[in-house]
Amino acid sequence: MNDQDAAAPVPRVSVVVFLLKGRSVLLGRRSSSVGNSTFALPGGHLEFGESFEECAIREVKEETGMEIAKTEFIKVTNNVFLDETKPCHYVTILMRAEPAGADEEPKNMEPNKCDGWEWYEWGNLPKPLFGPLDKMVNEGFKPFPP
Ligand code: IPR
Ligand code: MG
Repeated sequence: MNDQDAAAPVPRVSVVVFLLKGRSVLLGRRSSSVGNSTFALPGGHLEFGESFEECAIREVKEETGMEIAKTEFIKVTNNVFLDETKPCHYVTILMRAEPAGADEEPKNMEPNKCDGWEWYEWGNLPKPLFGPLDKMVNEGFKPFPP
């Protein structure tokens, strides 16, 4: 491998979580170079050695302070962001989960990255949604268990 290969951009892996409360989902408006000002799911980068479930639990805790339960894999998507300030490529693992207890409520633990977390009814989602999420919604995707 030469120096140029070492510097070449590579796809990264992210895990995001449909945190569900009845027919509502938790979303926060991003403050980020990717998808800035769009409403997105909690989640982030998979760390070395982590399972998808471990990453989902850690990211939700870091970003919202919440404990989650019934964490399960839904699907995987391939997202290329060439038009962003920082072009990037993510293979994104979509999980679903629910709050671990009735008293779990989101707090904005990373105000530098998110404007705040709110529950939104699936039939009345805010706009603009983060691009990959918007695409899935428009294609009729639903995150709820059968
Ligand atoms: P972090 O790890 O900062 O929570 O990452 P993120 O929320 O920016 O997610 C990265 C993957 C996105 C851009 C698909
Ligand atoms: Mg994140």
